Amino acid sequence: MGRSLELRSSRTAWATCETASPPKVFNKKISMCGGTCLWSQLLRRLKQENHLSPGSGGYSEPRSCHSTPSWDIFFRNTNAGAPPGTAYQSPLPLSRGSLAAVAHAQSLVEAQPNVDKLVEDHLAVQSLIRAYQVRGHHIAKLDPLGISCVNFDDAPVTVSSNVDLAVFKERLRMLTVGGFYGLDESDLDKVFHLPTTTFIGGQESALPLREIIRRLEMAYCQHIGVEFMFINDLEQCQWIRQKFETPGIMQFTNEEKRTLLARLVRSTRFEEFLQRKWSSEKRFGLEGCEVLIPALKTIIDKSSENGVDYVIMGMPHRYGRLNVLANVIRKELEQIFCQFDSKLEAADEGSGDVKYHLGMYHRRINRVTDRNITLSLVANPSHLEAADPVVMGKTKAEQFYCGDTEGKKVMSILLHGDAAFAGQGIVYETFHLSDLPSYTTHGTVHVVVNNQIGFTTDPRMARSSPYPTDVARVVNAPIFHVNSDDPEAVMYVCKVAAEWRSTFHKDVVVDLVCYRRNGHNEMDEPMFTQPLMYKQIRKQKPVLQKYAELLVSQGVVNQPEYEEEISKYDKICEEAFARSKDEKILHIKHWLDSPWPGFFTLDGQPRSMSCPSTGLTEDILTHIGNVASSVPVENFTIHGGLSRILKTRGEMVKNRTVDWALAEYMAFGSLLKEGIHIRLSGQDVERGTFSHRHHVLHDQNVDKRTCIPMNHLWPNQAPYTVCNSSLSEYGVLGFELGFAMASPNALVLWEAQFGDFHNTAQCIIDQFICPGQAKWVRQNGIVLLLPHGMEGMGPEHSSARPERFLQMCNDDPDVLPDLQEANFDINQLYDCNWVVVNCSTPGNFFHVLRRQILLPFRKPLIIFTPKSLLRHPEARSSFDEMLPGTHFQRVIPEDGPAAQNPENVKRLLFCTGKVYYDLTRERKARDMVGQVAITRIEQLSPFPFDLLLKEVQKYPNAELAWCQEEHKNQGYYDYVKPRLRTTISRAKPVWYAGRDPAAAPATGNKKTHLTELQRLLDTAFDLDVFKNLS
Ligand SMILES: Cc1ncc(C[n+]2csc(CCOP(=O)(O)OP(=O)(O)O)c2C)c(N)n1
Ligand SMILES: [Mg+2]
Repeated sequence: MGRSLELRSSRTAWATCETASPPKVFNKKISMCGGTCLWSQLLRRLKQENHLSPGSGGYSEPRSCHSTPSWDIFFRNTNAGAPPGTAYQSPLPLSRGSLAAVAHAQSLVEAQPNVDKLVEDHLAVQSLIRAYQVRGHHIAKLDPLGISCVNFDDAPVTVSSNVDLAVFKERLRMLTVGGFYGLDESDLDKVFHLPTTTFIGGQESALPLREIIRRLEMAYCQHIGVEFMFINDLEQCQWIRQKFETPGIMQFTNEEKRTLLARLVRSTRFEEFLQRKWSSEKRFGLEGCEVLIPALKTIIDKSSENGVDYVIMGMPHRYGRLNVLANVIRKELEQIFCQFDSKLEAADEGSGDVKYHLGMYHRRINRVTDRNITLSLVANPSHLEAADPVVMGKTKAEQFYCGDTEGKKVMSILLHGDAAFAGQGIVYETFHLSDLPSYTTHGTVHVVVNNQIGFTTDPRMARSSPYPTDVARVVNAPIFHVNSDDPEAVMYVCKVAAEWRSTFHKDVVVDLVCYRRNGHNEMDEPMFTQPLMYKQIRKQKPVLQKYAELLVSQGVVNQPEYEEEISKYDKICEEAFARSKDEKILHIKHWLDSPWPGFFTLDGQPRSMSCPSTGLTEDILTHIGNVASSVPVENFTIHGGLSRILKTRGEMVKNRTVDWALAEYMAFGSLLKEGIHIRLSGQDVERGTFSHRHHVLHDQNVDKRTCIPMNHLWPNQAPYTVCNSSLSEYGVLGFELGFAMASPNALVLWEAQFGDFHNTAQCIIDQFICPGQAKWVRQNGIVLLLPHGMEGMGPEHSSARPERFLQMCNDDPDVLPDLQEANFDINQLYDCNWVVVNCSTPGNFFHVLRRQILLPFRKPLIIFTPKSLLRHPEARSSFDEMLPGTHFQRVIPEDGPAAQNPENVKRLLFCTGKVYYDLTRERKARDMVGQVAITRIEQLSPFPFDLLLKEVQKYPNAELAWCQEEHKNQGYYDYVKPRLRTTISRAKPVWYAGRDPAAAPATGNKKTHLTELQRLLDTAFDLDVFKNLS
């Protein structure tokens, strides 16, 4: 009681020191007492101590200043040796007259020459406390090897827990600029009042300086280093202080200690077992950070206790991934062991992946909380940190589907290596998604396995920041560094991290400072490059042994019990190993991280091999069109320019036509009706980079009032999410891929601002989207919308690099498939690794979006979308092309005069996308509509061999040419040409009409652009141009 009273009073005492402009009464007083007044000294002093700097995470509790006299009495009483808690007296109430009170204070100050010293000493103690809170982690004993230091260029820090003034002064020199703030030996036994910004007092409100220092050392300078004072939120800072400063807070019951020991036994003996059985196999073991397993289990236990029932994890292929699978996720050991058997055949389709990249999904009972918990580990490539945003996206989706709007049920844990966490930019991109409304997963617990090395590179060469974790500071995540040779300290920070997440729903980092007992892998020789570090490591007693000895010495367990625990687990491993011998076939299916219950048959096959019509009734089209051209809420004022756009849309609906934006509306709106959630994400997608979409309307009179008409279409429709993303491609595309992983019943689209920007997300495309199913038997229906087209806008923004996507398609250019096969087109889609299209009409764009969901399986879909065609008067489709019975057209054949008299056709031009409109314009201008047929390939991959063969056969006298606006070494030519040749059994040449090869995707000069365009059109329509070449 006394303490809380004093806390409140001390809060008032420092008020004016915290506020930039003190209350009037104090301005007056300050001017009365001149520059030497106590308050101005205080103010100055506090400013010097940086308390006023907003970014310093400083303290700003004080609010008023009327209690000067009480503090003066407190100081005097304390100085006179008053026992803790009795020095304080209530302040004079302001009602008695503030000026009188201040004048009284002034007279007391003048009567007490020691008061200055007293105030200074108290401020010094406050500064001291703050110094420990801000910088205590610098001198904490974090490194089990005792060789590292935060300031790379300093000598290693030597530590001692003695409260010896000389030692402290030296230690404080490292924490503060001014050393001991003017305090000295004689002050050690003086009692100081504790500010509200510390909890070291426990029940005490004042303590002798010696005890203050001892408790601060205990809280901040042992095996845990807490970085949190940069956090802007004071409540959060207080929360952390309370968690680490409260005396005796880090207590474990004997039961908890035994559980911890048992978990360490499993972690350690698992690696030893693998090492014994497969000594020459790489397994990227956990040795040196065995504490990771109990750490993760603690985070999961605590989170489960707080209501979480689904934990999605991401981790690299390193430091004990198999151990995590075995001992955290509880994958059957025999399944893991049989992965080491090189003689087993793979049973699944696809090429598979090495064992330490595979994922996992498992539902079980959490033994500690007795609650159900689902754990999944996302499969990942070798590319470190690439899975981070994928895990986030999957987590967001799982939260979304179970209505967990605050992240109370589903959470993610991400593991990182020290070098990768600091070095990979995707970490930063992912952190910046963490608090965005449409991307937040309401807090991720990050665990860094900080083994103080990255392959062969020392931290000094691997990063410029003191800690590998500094990147987390950008989002105000607290960072708990901990010496992983102290398992109890590790468990404690993990518990606090999980509590932090469930309290504040924000990211938090646990930095496990450990070492790597082996080399980069079990075969690698670390002494080549880190000889001294490894001499030290060789001397290092394994943490299990150390902890077991500790518990035996404490009488928590005895030696036989400990040995029994070991042999029990060894037996479990041996038995599983014996069972693994019975496995005849490897099933990668068993390693699936995201099953889609009910979507496939029980054998994992599609429920059919056909696709229904993707057309819609006239009523549905009209209804969606009407909503798309209106504002479906009352009293909502939209921009005048937008009114005109909506009016034009309305007219199109009346005329039964759609442009690109309206076609997209029709596709989305109809899928929403069918219960399919749609999520469109990317930079500026809400309006659309080209200002054509306008899916979010903004009230011109009310700030931040918006309306999404797409969500006003049908009474029981699925929700539509459209969200402008942060300016990231790698992070956001990874996130959306993860979102799409969670359910097949959602259309998840990522739109690049311009198609060429996808290359900063290349890793997600190359490692996940393209080969994901082949490696991990996991399908994904993500859609990439990539604005593409040569519009004379220069080398950037012109090309979405179709050549790259096409080069990665898995269909064989030289083999003509069996064209008679039933459902040829669907089978082709089923076999491909992704679908690549370039639609030339809005109607076809509409169909391909709908087909993506109506297909009985999921494949990534890459769509090169137009820019100028968005407003091109000819790029319109009639409702007739979208009615029931209509389909996506893989090929749009010539349907003009050339098709009426095909024998007269001299040239059959194949093309894709927007160049079609240039070609038809030119053909008309040259009056060659009967001589040249133009066929559009809308689906580039899988290649429509069947339809193109028909086209070629239809024009027996025509020579064949491929026409593209992209440069010859880019675009589609290299992909299309061999396939066209295969289609016609190489009976004829396939000529090229297009730009020459080039290094850049386009010229920066508008005139050159137009000249190049004219030249390619000339080639396309010059019927003699290829004559002498054959
Ligand atoms: C993006 C990426 N670049 C390079 C590598 C090659 N590589 C594999 S492990 C490793 C070192 C990683 O160090 P750290 O993050 O500290 O993890 P540790 O190996 O120490 O567990 C490197 C460079 C990789 N896998 N991914
Ligand atoms: Mg490392």
